[in-house]
Amino acid sequence: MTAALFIADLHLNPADPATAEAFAGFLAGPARAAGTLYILGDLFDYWLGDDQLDDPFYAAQAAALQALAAEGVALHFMPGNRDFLCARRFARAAGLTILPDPSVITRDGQRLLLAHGDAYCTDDIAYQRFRRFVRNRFLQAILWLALPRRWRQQKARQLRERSQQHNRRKDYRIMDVNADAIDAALAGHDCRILIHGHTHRPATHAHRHGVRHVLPDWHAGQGGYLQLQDGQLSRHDWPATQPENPTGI
Ligand code: LP5
Ligand code: MN
Repeated sequence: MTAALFIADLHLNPADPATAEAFAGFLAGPARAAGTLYILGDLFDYWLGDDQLDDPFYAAQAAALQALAAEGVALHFMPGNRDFLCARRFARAAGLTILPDPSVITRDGQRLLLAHGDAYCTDDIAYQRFRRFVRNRFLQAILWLALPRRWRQQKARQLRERSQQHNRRKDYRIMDVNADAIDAALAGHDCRILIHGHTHRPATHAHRHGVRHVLPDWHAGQGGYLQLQDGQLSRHDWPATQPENPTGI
């Protein structure tokens, strides 16, 4: 079976051209060589709605994904807490399928649970309340998507600032996933492996019900991915450190 790659938290935006360049190199290199790519949320720094494709920077990202899909790579995207408004127009433009959060996939006879990760940060009560509010489809339609993009852009910037202020005051542990939430998810989906992003704390953790692999975030031109080939998971830096020295998990 061909390889599947997993990435998350690229936070692509025009103010970080080095990361956009690293992503372009990743698509042309490892992703092209693999058969399948899973993007587990926060591909973009924020997503105001699919009319964000009218911005040439974001249209170019979608076109790069579309080009890869045209070469036969299966692309799957699970929205994160920054880009949960990515919808059908984006999926069509990028040639990908949108996965619900969480999702179970089966590869090489193994069941893997995939998630962005924010839903498991259950100790962060303020965030979970905010999450329930902004994920409400009806509220999205009337309070957000119906409004001009400029206004949404301004509001999104304010929300980001507010989020950063909140995060500076929050305990580091509160912003990590809750171990009971992880065990409940693994047991509830009958999986022994969970892959997620969001926390920007790349590591592999043993839980009572299985193993949890946290993806790295990408910034200033540096990122990484997990590769699943023949049932084996390995971590890779991107751009690759020379010579490439993958860490077996
Ligand atoms: O993103 P990050 O890593 O900084 O922090 C997250 C949590 N914050 C967020 C907010 C995003 O950063 C903002 C993204 C903008 C998206 C644009 C679309 C908006 C569409 C709205 C549709 C109706 O996700 C942060 C977590 C952290 O991860 C770690 O898990 O702690 O959570 C917060 O900071 C939330 C605060 O704790 C509570 C914020 C209260 C703000 C209330 C305003 C409600 C009005 C909403 C309005 C439209
Ligand atoms: Mn996130």
